[in-house]
Amino acid sequence: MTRFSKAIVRRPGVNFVEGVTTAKLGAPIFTKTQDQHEKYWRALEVCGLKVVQLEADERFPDSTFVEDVAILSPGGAILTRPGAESRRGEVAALRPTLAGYFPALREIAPPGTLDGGDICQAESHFFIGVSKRTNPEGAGQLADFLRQEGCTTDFIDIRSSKGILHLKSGIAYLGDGRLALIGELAGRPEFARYERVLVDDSESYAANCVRVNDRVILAAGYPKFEARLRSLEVEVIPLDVSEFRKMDGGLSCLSLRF
Ligand code: CIR
Repeated sequence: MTRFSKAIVRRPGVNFVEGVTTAKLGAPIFTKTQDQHEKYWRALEVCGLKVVQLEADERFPDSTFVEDVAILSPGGAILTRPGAESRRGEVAALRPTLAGYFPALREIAPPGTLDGGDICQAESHFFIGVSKRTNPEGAGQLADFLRQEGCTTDFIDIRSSKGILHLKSGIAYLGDGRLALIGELAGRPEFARYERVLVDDSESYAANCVRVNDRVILAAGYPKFEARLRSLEVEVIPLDVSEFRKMDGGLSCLSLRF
């Protein structure tokens, strides 16, 4: 299992509520958002990571979802070109920080678009979601970069999946050859060689969990999935991420781990 020693997070801005969302769960409460964000990065510290905290960037209300802006691969870092136009400027804002850690930055070029939330890494294999945000050109460019590093890829087209914004809204690599999957994705042949941990339809949001070293951080409030992970002897850290969910976000998208 890939082990991480660092993470980059960006604090939510006061205008977080102005980001893009399709969720009809009401407006996030800013103080609660800040509190949940702090608990999140502290959980990363518990998992052994040194956390680099970037200041809020109010030019981009969605910029706390830092995972969408870069892919960190065995060979370095690839800046994305987010599918939502309102998020494109987040790339330039993150570039100097990433360049400090990954001098040879590559990037997705037009007409490609790609959001990090569509990329699920399982060791040296990458599932690349083709979605409303990641187009086939962007997916193809990323696959070419990854192949040059000796990684393998599969494209997973989720454009007809109604309930999920990104591939990782419905899938997570748990380590040890295991994938958490929502029912709609579980039957796809690309996942057949993994041990599949099915997320009940009533708890589908919980699929966006994140393995960090020896633990899995998951959304609190999904007892069936949490119990299933515990039954597999996975050490879990449940966190309330209700305010991020209101903006279509989840646990994985709040950090870049490397
Ligand atoms: C967006 O629509 O782009 C943000 N409001 C949410 C992005 C969540 N990112 C992710 O799941 N990887």
